[in-house]
Amino acid sequence: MKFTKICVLGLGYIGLPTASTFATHGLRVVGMDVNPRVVETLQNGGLHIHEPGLRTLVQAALKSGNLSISTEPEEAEAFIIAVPTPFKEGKKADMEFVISAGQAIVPHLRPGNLVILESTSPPRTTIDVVAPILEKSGLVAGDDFHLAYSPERVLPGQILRELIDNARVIGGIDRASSEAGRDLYATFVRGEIICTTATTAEMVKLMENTYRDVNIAIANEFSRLAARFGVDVWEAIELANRHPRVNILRPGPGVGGHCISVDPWFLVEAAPDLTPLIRTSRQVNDEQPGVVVDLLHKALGGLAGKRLAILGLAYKPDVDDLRESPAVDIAYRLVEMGAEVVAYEPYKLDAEFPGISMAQSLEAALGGVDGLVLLVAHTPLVNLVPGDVAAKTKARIAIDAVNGWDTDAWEQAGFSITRLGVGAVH
Ligand code: SAJ
Repeated sequence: MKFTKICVLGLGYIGLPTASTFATHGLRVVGMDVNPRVVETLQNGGLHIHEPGLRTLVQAALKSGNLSISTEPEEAEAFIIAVPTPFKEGKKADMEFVISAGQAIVPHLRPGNLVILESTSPPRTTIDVVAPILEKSGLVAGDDFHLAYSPERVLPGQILRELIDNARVIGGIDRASSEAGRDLYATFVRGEIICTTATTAEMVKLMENTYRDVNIAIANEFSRLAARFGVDVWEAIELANRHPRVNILRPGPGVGGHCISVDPWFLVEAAPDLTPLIRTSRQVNDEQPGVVVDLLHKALGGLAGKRLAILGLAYKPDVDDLRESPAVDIAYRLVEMGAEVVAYEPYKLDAEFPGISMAQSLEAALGGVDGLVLLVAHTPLVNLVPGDVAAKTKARIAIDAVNGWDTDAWEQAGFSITRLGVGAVH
């Protein structure tokens, strides 16, 4: 199938890069978002999200004349739904945005069109939720129009490269739908494009993120065991990973972001009787901020009345995304326990959180504190020179929750270092 014009619904972290990449590869693209502020920002040459290289890409797409931004969808040969699927109370998937995107397509759907859902969704969403909505047009999925699920798999921070280079799974409700999807993404995807069924593709996406979550949970559990048994978990993991079939991930302050901490719940909700491991892993990772707070409590001999510098607030290293960040969770818990918290997030100095003061520089964060804690392995924080830090603060207690600092070097500079997952040798 050949495409000349498509419509992308949802201009967030996935929709905007996708729409822009199609546009710079020669397709006419209508990018639509229900949020008028997003549309206005983009129409005025601004950007409402941060991702390396995205500004240049969007500008090129707009300049080419191929990308237009609107609050309404338009007739097109293909529609891509890339709206968020957050969860609502009770860890249940909130499908409201997918449903309204489907409804918005209905008046514009024509025979021969292709509709693709990219949003992470519970198993069977394409068949049981999206198809019936689109069929309100009077057209029949499979007979009159193509319908497929194709998960986005890009890593925040590397979206533009991974969008093009990663393998792409296309799950059609029938073979013709898969093939139409393959033809569309072949416009720019250099990775392999693999066709399967819609429900398989939905499962693939959920399995990928759940697999990662379960593996991080076991790393976190290992760190707790190591602390109890007088072992350095980081050394133990490094040694275990020399085994040719073992690859243990990194313990840390918890699992944040909009994907890995959410998606496993979609499987738990869809089949609670079949998912004890997935549920427990989620709980283990959600408890991890509490483990870090306990560590701080111990290292500082109590928290009430203590002033602490938190280094890093983002949900993972070298991004400026603070959504669902375990570091922010930890900051709030510390405040609740009576500590005074000064946070330094080098990638987002202007962040605002009630009760937490945001330092505009490292110096400002370190002045007058009783201790400092590294919560995110941002490159500039990992590369801090202990002697320079010592000159900026009177604090000599440092806690490293991500194994970012060299203990010997920090000790030589006069710090007493406590690392997550490292037990006292006895
Ligand atoms: N984390 C650890 N230990 C590790 C690895 C990660 O504690 O060893 C933590 C991070 O600090 C972070 C969280 O897990 O808080 C998630 O970070 P991440 O880098 O693992 O993943 P995301 O959420 O940025 O992106 C994931 C990716 N999925 C997989 O790697 C399987 C990405 O490819 C997906 O497209 C994305 O979710 C998504 O949108 O679903």
